[in-house]
Amino acid sequence: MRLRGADIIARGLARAGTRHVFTLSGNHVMSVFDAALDAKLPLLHVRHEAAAVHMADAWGRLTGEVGVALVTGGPGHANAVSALYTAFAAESPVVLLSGHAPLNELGKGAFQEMAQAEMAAPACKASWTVRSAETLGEDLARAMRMAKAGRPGPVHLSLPSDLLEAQVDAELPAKEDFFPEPGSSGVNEEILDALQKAKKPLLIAGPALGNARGRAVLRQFEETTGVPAVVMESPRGVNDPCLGLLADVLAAADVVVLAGKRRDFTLRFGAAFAKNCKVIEADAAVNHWPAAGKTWAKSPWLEEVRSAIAFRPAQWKSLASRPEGPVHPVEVGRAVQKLLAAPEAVLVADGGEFGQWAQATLQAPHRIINGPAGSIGAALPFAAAAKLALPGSNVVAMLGDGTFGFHSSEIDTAVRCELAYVTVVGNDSCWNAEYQIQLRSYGAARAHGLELLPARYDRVARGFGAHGEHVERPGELAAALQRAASAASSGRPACVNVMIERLPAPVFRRRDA
Ligand SMILES: Cc1ncc(C[n+]2csc(CCOP(=O)(O)OP(=O)(O)O)c2C)c(N)n1
Ligand SMILES: [Mg+2]
Repeated sequence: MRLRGADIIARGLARAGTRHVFTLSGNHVMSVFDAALDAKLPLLHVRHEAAAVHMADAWGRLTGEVGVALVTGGPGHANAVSALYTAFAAESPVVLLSGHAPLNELGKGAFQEMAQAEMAAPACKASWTVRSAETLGEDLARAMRMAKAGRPGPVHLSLPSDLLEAQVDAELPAKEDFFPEPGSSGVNEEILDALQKAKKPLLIAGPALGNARGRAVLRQFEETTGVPAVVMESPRGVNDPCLGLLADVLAAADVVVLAGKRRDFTLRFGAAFAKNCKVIEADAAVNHWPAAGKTWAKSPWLEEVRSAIAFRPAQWKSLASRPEGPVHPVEVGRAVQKLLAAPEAVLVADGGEFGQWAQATLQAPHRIINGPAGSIGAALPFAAAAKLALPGSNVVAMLGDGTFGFHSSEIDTAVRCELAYVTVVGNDSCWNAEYQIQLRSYGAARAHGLELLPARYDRVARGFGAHGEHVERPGELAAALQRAASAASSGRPACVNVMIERLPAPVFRRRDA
């Protein structure tokens, strides 16, 4: 078949079942924009290349399908790379397709020429430049397969513009070529045996099991075996306040299985466990483990761990901010929880101390956080992609005021595409997470460089055509959130700017209980 390179890419993506391509235009990829028309490949265009990758990342996490981002070469690619880091740490299946200077001009100082594959490589499972138009389809299928196979993660392909514009004789890969073979069974008798013999066993899962499907698998595993299974996906590790008193039970465990969870800084490289604890590192294929068959005998340990994780200070229930404000983050959480009560609701939490407060105070069937990368800024693209993946669900993004600035122009994308989420900005006019470090490490007299304006982010949102609410006093919160939720339910994204108290996020230990 005679095909243009760009048509191979667009038709290949369509054949792989790609439902959206998250993109920002540029000279090198306009042929793919053109080819997308005939391939009926929907393009969703954003305001910054990193946002395209963040959307692909959230899409991958929520749907399990590969999230596809398409950007232009040189600076467009460089902008996109920062977001690969988050997807890589979160083990999210993403393919980044970047336009690239034409092969026949390389080394001559071509427009936006750059060693793109090399630049993306440290944040990818694999990263390469396509070398001939004839293999474009094969390269694309391989990238899509690799993103999902084994431990998922981002894969990058650079697409030289002369290859995209060339006419060649080529066949599109078959549909099944875009998908990996199903993984082999993860059953490991030795691991099951160690868990069964343990008095206080724990299974700690990595971020690839943090989505709703992974959590359902882990719940099933707990039911069959009585072994508590916990997902750890936060850069705060055992200090993640949404895991309550996990640090204490972790220190008491005698056998710990790390299922796709790295023994990294979040577990203090292993120092989070007791000295004589047996630690087994395994892959994330827990889905096969409950096949252990019969239900195991239960011990009170499972309930002990569950209640440790559920621990929150009793005084949070009645905690009240001063009537004149600012609002305590716990009170924000209590009010926002009502928006997340709906089935399939999605909580997006990002950025700084406020993001930690949100994670500690809020529960939702789906949760997307910035993950082990600890990189702030992705919340608005994440929320937009969540609304696209689960259109009927309530999506709430909680983020700090500093974090809001990274991708605030994505409110344009949300309004334009009717991706009606509610975002709640915890506005303490400060990069508070770092301010807290200064207070602890250097003292109040040496705190500097972290002030922000008490800006009206609700008005920023209104400027893009979204609904905006501003809250200074706790008494205004419930009604403002209600109005925001009704704007969202009629298709208009909403931004609630809440002036909050500048507090450090909580860290729980048994002595506090
Ligand atoms: C990309 C990136 N840049 C910088 C940081 C360091 N950092 C972590 S939290 C934070 C402050 C965030 O401020 P804000 O969003 O206002 O939340 P707050 O801590 O004030 O609640 C900063 C600068 C980071 N984690 N990621
Ligand atoms: Mg702040």
